[in-house]
Amino acid sequence: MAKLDFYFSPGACSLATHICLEEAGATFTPKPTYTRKGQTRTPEYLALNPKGKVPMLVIDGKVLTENTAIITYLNRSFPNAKLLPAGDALAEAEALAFIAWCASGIHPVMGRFFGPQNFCDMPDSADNIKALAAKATAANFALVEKALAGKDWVFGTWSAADAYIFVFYNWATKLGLDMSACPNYGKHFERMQQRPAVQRAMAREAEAFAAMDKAA
Ligand SMILES: N[C@@H](CCC(=O)N[C@@H](CS)C(=O)NCC(=O)O)C(=O)O
Repeated sequence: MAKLDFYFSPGACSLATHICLEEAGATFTPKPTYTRKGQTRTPEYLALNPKGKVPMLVIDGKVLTENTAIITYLNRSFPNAKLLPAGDALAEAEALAFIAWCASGIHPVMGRFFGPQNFCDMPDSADNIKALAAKATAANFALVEKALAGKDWVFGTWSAADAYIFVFYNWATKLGLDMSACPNYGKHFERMQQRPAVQRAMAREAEAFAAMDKAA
């Protein structure tokens, strides 16, 4: 079995990969790397991942980045975990399409809440940026809400798509967004927290968060 080093920042989008590692039952070394402390921007980290982002999975010394790619790798390496729907090329591609949309559609819009100054540096523009981000996020969440209608999980049975949308609901609660239009999504968030793999990932992230102040 390959040696896995998992670089993550507590609460960041790396939580999607973190949950998948736990769901897969993978043995890995957690490497907390705090975005808030600029630890993804150090020369050492950039030498591994010039994008300066988490998640990063180092597999027998080889660097893999991007949630979508890491999840695809984990799905192939731990087939029993069924991180993506198995045995049907189209079903697998549909799940990957959903996950790619999480990474390219939902995540960048929500990123505007956390760093409005990265999108526009005109004075007093932050509130407008956040208001537009709230509107676009609500439109994205309406699609997630529809995807969950009458189902426990996005693709019927649990998949990595569920791990990814869990990250965004978690952010929405931290940001205090109004989620009243998304009851299915709210129940999904509760259902996710009952999964032992999610509990293990969340506990490790809470532990890493608590240790953040002590980290260099
Ligand atoms: N498309 C990437 C997004 C990665 C990303 O934006 N990660 C953020 C945390 S949510 C990060 O590492 N930010 C640190 C920085 O930009 O310095 C993926 O899905 O893996």
